[in-house]
Amino acid sequence: MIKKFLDLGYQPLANSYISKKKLKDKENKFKLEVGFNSKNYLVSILKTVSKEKMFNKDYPYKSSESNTMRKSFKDLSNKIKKKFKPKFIIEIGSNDGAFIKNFNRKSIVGVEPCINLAQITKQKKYITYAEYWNQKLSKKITKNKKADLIYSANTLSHIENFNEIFKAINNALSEKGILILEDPSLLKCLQNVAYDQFYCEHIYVFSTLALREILKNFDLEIFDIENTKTHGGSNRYYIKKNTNNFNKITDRVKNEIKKELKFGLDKFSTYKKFENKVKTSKIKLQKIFKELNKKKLKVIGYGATAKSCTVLNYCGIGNNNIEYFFDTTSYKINKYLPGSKILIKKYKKLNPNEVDVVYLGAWNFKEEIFNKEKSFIKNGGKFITHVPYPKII
Ligand code: DWN
Repeated sequence: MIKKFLDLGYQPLANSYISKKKLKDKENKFKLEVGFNSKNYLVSILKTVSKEKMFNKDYPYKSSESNTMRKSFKDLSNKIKKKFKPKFIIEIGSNDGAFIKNFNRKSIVGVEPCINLAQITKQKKYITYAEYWNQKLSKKITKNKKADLIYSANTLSHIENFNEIFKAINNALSEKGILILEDPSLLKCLQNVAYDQFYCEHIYVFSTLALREILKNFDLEIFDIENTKTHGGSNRYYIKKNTNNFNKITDRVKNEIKKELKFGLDKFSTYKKFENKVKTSKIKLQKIFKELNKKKLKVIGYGATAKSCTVLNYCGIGNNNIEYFFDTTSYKINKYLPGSKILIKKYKKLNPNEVDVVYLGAWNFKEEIFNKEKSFIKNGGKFITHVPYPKII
């Protein structure tokens, strides 16, 4: 039923940055292959890694690290308050609190299994359950009152067991309650040839078509949808229980499905075309690095993302091609990117006298980064991006 369309080779765990002490240790690698399920249109990686190996006490990614994400969560919070006036909200995957901090402490709880992140919101006095979301936890949280809103951004794509998640959501949500899910869009991923959306943590990249099919199994349905710019193009799905006739299904849902069908997200052949584009992208990116290195230009990376792990390891780009990466996340600094073993340094404003070309690992924040590095660009500094195709800009 699931047919493979893409082989991204053996990959290390994308967020397991290596300390200097462990640089010579053998890394755990797994085969990263992606497949399409023609029955429910779901695109998923074929081999998964246990959640405990990925989401534990050392999770490096913090949502609050960029202005773009802080603003996106703030804008959505304002919208939710105005439109739905929720009295009790649950956030699944609350990370470092970029969303929940916009709400009154009494009206929201966070669920975050990465203990280091849960600690951050606990310290800010937000009730946070440092546990994986499941039916047992859902019952515990909603023992006295059901949630009228459940929000989860960039989390559903990380959880393998839909049965457990959605049963837990169904239990926690009041009859008229709203579920808002936000995840990278498969349509955008294919249009951008952003194959780096696939790595160990991203078990799924959803289309509306696939999510609609999955939700049917749990008597849930999408009643509205927004395309957002975050993470290279995401969809924000507004979902309700089937029995709730209060929220009418908007034309935006129909239009999104139409768009996806027009692109061919229901056909295996579309994914095979994508595979060819990924192969071409790899060759072009390798060529760019080869030429830059031949010219002895100083090349560094910007944003040591989980996504970079897929690109660097798939394309065989290493510390002979990129001298080091800049990143603002304190946890990543002085560590090395998994697989490619490129050093990550503390971010410093780009200086064209020190650096010639910068590989944009965090291409999804291009606007924010280009704004920050205006003077580098004005003075002749260049960037490499692989999205939508490898080029120097
Ligand atoms: O789903 C996931 C997303 C939401 O976050 C996770 N599985 C893991 C993570 O993926 P990622 O690492 O690809 O996410 P980002 O948001 O693209 O990471 C951006 C990185 O770039 C961070 O390490 C922060 C850094 N950064 C920087 O150094 N300077 C970001 C900006 C905007 C900057 O100006």
